Amino acid sequence: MRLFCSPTSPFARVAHIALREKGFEFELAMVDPWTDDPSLQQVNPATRVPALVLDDGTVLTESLLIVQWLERQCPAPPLFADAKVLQRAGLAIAVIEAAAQTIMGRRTVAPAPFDETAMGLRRRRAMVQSMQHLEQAVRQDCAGHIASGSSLDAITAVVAQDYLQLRFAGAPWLVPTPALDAWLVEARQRPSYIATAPH
Ligand SMILES: N[C@@H](CCC(=O)N[C@@H](CS)C(=O)NCC(=O)O)C(=O)O
Repeated sequence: MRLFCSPTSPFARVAHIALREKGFEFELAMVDPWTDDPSLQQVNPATRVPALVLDDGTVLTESLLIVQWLERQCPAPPLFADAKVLQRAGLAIAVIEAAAQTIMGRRTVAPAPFDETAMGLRRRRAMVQSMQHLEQAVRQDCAGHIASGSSLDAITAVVAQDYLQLRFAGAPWLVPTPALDAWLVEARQRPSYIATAPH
């Protein structure tokens, strides 16, 4: 299999960590989706990462569809053992989506300050409030538990946190999340998280 990935894409990182956690063998094709890389365009007409080319040539796109296929192929360890995992993953994915849309918004209207437009502020509110809800959900449901590093909630939460740091480090609106940070300490030590850190 071959995973088309970029060094900074949070969506590609979710698929990349899940592939590693499931123990699949695959090659990495590092591309910049914004330069219309022909090899990416050939496999994914939307020219986006991630794209996963299976051994029979089938191409899977969309990070969460890739995750679903991986889960079907290899159910253990489970990426989503129960609905609470999906609830937390949903909050983290909302952060990833809002952050990525903010970065794309900057590209769309540059040099105007997208972040201060009604849409930019709406996306910022989504990042802030979803992180606050995730922090609260971890306090309620995971107190005293260590995150399972191969579970979708931990994968998406780490990807969301790291992407916020990559793109918005020092922003005054970033919220502290001490319970979430503590919950994720061990997951962050896993090779799949370390090897896929954005750079
Ligand atoms: N919904 C998609 C989003 C993928 C996506 O937006 N990837 C970005 C990189 S973070 C990309 O390749 N953008 C290029 C473009 O939109 O032209 C997923 O979950 O995989």
